[in-house]
Amino acid sequence: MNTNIYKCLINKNTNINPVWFMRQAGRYLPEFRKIRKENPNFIKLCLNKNLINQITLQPMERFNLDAAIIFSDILMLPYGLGQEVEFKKNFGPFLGNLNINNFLKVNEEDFANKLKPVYEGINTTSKSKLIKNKDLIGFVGAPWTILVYMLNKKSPKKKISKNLFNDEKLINNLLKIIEKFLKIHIKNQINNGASIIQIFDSWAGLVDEKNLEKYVYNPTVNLVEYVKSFKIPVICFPRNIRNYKKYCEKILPDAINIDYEIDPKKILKEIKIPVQGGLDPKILLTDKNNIIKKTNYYLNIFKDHPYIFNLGHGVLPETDPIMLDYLVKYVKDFK
Ligand code: 1CP
Repeated sequence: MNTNIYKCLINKNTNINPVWFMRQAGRYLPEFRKIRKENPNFIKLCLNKNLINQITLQPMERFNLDAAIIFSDILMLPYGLGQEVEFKKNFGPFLGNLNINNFLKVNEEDFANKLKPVYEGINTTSKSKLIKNKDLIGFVGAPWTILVYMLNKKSPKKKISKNLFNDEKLINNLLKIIEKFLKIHIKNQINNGASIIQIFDSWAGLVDEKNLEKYVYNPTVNLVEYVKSFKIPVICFPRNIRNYKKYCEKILPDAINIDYEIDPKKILKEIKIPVQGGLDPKILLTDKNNIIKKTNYYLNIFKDHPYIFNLGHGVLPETDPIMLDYLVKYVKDFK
């Protein structure tokens, strides 16, 4: 592979700034909203191989991005295990009751069959000429973040039960099951053409310092090593983790995605591996001058460091696609 992102991640090239965006296929695009309107059941949409392909490629038709990220969701994992997952309008995910005995009955074949359209969608997309010499990013949620959704049954942003993490035995058993099936999910994405894996730990910031080893570092390091065994790069995004340096030392990913709250100067000083992201997605809701100013800030800090341009979280639904196009062109022309 000789893509811009591989040049950055593997050859540590600092002359190019590859660019892609988290949630680049999503509600800010009218062509996505149209499909979404016709497909009110989000899980069903994530299981439609033709629409997976179409939606994944929508931003590639519009912008000069260096990677497509497969249109799917981290919650396809609990779905594949047999926990009900629903997305309610203006509320977000809503999960059904958790029954660990049922999960124990699920084998690799059952799981892969349930998610078969996801893998078929990846396979077709990987052959598209729109991503020729570019990357196709597969992804999973980190075990901790998946656990949070499975136990809390909704976004912790909405509400989080205090005694959620009391039953340590249940947590340990669940983490083992989640890890096993995340590996299967990763393997199937890679075997069908994903050239990079990103691990989203969106709720890493909820874990106390004393529990990081148990709930974040140990389960994640196993996945990172697993991805590396395929000779595929792995990018980690432990959103709002307080200590990115320690995380990188423990996990050893190929790149670290930073959130928009962390000071990029501190990251540059402390972190040796390639860095991705950082810009606050809200900046895209302002004006072009401000976008240039804030983009220059990141690009200048990381000018001699391998850096993939991205945001500090997903593209917001209110974003004007024209602004995103402007940003991509600006990053591509930056010298
Ligand atoms: O139309 C809609 O209402 C659906 C919105 C939507 C979309 C476009 C959801 C529901 N998921 C997705 C796709 C998605 N999810 C992608 C596609 C690829 C791309 O980036 O373009 C990816 C990578 C995800 C990953 C994901 N899902 C994460 C990790 C990243 C993050 O945002 O922190 C998480 C936490 C989820 C759960 C989820 N799915 C959808 C929502 C609204 C949420 C977040 C709920 C919450 O705030 O807890």
